[in-house]
Amino acid sequence: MIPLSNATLDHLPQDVLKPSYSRADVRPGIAHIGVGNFHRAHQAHYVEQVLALPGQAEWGIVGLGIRHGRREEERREAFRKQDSLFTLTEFASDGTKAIHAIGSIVEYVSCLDEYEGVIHRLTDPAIRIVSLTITEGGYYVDGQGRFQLDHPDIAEDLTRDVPQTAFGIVTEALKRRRAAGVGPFTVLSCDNLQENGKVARTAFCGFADARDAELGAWMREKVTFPCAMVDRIAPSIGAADIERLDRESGVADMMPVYSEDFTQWVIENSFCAGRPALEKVGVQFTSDVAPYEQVKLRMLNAAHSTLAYAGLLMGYRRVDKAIADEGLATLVETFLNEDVAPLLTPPADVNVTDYARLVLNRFRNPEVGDQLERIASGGLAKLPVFLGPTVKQLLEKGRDARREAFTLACWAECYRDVNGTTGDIRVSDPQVTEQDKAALQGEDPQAILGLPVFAGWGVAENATFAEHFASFRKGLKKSGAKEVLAGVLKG
Ligand code: CS2
Repeated sequence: MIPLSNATLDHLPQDVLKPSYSRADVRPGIAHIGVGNFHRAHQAHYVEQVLALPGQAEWGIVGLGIRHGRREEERREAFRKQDSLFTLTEFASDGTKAIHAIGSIVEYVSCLDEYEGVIHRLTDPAIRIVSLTITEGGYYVDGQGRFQLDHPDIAEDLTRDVPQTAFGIVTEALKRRRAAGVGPFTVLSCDNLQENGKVARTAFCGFADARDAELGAWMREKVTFPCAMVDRIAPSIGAADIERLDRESGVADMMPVYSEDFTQWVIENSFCAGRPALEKVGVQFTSDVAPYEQVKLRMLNAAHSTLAYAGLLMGYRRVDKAIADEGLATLVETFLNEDVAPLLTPPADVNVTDYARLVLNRFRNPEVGDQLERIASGGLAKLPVFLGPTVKQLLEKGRDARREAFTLACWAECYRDVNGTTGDIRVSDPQVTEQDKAALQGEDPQAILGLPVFAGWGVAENATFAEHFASFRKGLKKSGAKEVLAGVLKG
């Protein structure tokens, strides 16, 4: 197997698609925080295609690592050794695949070297977009849309001379740019949140206000925060995946990623300092992303959650295996077509029936084999975005929300041992509090429905929903998910 670096690019196996542009000519114009699998399978792949177009060499990516830990150490080492190159394998449902050696990330700056270096990199006038994948729960914006200034992570960062959170790093860089007369950059959220640009604005400007009111006002005026809908299934990567991907590519890559062949990115066209010609490589630009986000979050992501919690309890671990279960497939299909679809206001070019069919087909892709535990993790940040609006609307309209009560019961059951290391089901959630744990381990269903995660859903107050939830929770313990599901589907 051939190791991956600039020097070996020309010698990689023939079927590995290589950068068709000169990497030496590329300069970073985008800085990305959160260079995980999703970013590398999605945005980095779009930018790879842009760099192949004439006149786009100023839009390379510099990856920024802002978290300490073993993962960051490994990533820094892989980026160093491989000249920031990595492979992406795209698997189509029919078994065909495309392997790319991606060169669009041209530099990597890690906080392990020092946070000052990360901030300094962002003061470079050539950086005109700072994009982010910091997870749904990473914005510190509460259910009422307020930035949580009193959260310990944020409060501590506000006292630091050299900040360490995304908010501190970006606002410090903007402060320096402003003082030096360098213009602002666009802050582009790529996380699965409804109106993610607005959430990002609340968070970053909220942090800036607390440090320096003038800076906050300047940011509100000058910095743009476009909303964006991002979509591509990119599973977690373990040691066995690295081995398999490398065997298949013939490249000894320390950090390969893989994904489905489907990809979508819809962005609000609001960039204060220019942008790459992404429209030429399939990215949709529009003035209103909200309807696209709504369809994606409430259909694809919510279907994922629905499948994951019930699927895990039924003994499945992979998405393609779970969706092959007749009961689970019916649950997801009915949930999408009968519960969610009638509540949506989709964009003119989206047919929700076709969308639902596509979601199911994407889940069936056997080569992707996405992990239910990945999807089930982080539920406290995901459920209010993916499922909350649907449940709230169903209850307001007096409609049947049995399937959603079942999913919440399955969630609660999977989360009995959340963040545990011994259980059968390994789900993690950084946001779980002692209050959450106590309710999840207890036997009072009302205590669970009254948790902060469900604030505003109306679930605790709705007698029918609460009854369903209580009876499903009991049933899951007594007779198991398969049997309870059969009852849910019968109606
Ligand atoms: C998943 C997403 O984490 C989840 O809950 O639903 O990561 C999903 O795979 C992506 O949003 C697909 O675009």
